[in-house]
Amino acid sequence: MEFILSFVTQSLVQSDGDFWLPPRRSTYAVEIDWMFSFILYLSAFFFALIVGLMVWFCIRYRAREGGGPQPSPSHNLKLELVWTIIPLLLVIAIFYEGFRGFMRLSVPPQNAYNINVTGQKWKWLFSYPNGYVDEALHVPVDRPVRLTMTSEDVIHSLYIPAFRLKKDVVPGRYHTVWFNATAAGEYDLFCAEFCGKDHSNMITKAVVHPPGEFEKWLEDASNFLAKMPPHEAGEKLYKVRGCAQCHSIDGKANTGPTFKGLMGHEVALKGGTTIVVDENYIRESILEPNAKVVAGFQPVMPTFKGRIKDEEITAIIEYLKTLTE
Ligand code: HEC
Ligand SMILES: [Cu+2]
Repeated sequence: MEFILSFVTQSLVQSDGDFWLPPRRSTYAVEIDWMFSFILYLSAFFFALIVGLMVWFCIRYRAREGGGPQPSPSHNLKLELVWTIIPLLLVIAIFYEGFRGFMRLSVPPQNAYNINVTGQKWKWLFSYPNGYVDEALHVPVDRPVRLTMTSEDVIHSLYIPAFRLKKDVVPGRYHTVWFNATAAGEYDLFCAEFCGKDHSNMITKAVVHPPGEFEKWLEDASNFLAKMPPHEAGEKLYKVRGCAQCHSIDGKANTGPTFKGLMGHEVALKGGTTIVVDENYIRESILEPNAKVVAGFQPVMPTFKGRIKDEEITAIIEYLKTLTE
């Protein structure tokens, strides 16, 4: 059994997808597809058998002209044993394979590469071992990867169809999953748990890098402050540092004021004074959010003191300037 399965696994690991299923790009995808198809065709078979017999019996034993009530037969032990034992064996087999598969998916290999995942309304953040955070999932090919996942707010669910991977992401606890991608490329990554208004925006990519390229990508991406124009780096920081959760860029107030048109704008502060927004005010707002609180808002912004570098603040300021033009 083990041998046959591993043979099938080896020869069918990859597929480019067909009418029923998306491409197959992880080592365990074939087992999942096999189990899925088995249950699907088994259900189709029994559906046809049961409905077919029902229709046939309806016609064959219909009420006829002159026919009166018939004595009903008692029961048929042989028939009852057959229709009890066969389905029982089938569901035991499904449970057995399903449980083994579940255990295989739940226990990551020891040497798996760990990536931390945060789900939040409404995006994914992937945090790599060196501290770099990205909005897409990047992984090396042919290497087990473990995702340690949690949520900042409501229940989300990480779903990568090509890897046959789906797992809920729940606030206040960690869920882990793992996979081993079998081919370089870009695959869709969704949220599969309806989590609110912009649920459908929680879509990004799982990028599988060819051998040796992942490390290069990570080093390059981690250096984005040095490599990108400051306003672009600032936009990235706005997204990955959580500012976007409280500050919109479309003019609508959220937990915090919008960033649209903020630079150079006159802001009313709690206590009745006003201030014209410049670089120093923004810097202060990030490092000492409670020094000057905007009128009409709660002082709930966390301080970024000690958690953000000067170059990062500069980049954010450059980005905010672009929102005023
Ligand atoms: C938990 C929500 C939250 C997060 C996260 C957050 N802020 Fe704020 N922010 C607020 C609130 C609320 C205010 C208004 C009250 C105040 O001034 O403290 C504010 C005020 C500001 C202001 C002043 C705005 C104005 O209209 O005068 C700036 C600038 C600012 N935040 C920048 C940032 C940056 C940059 C980040 C990310 C590095 C960030 N904030 C992250 C909630 C947040
Ligand atoms: Cu979601």
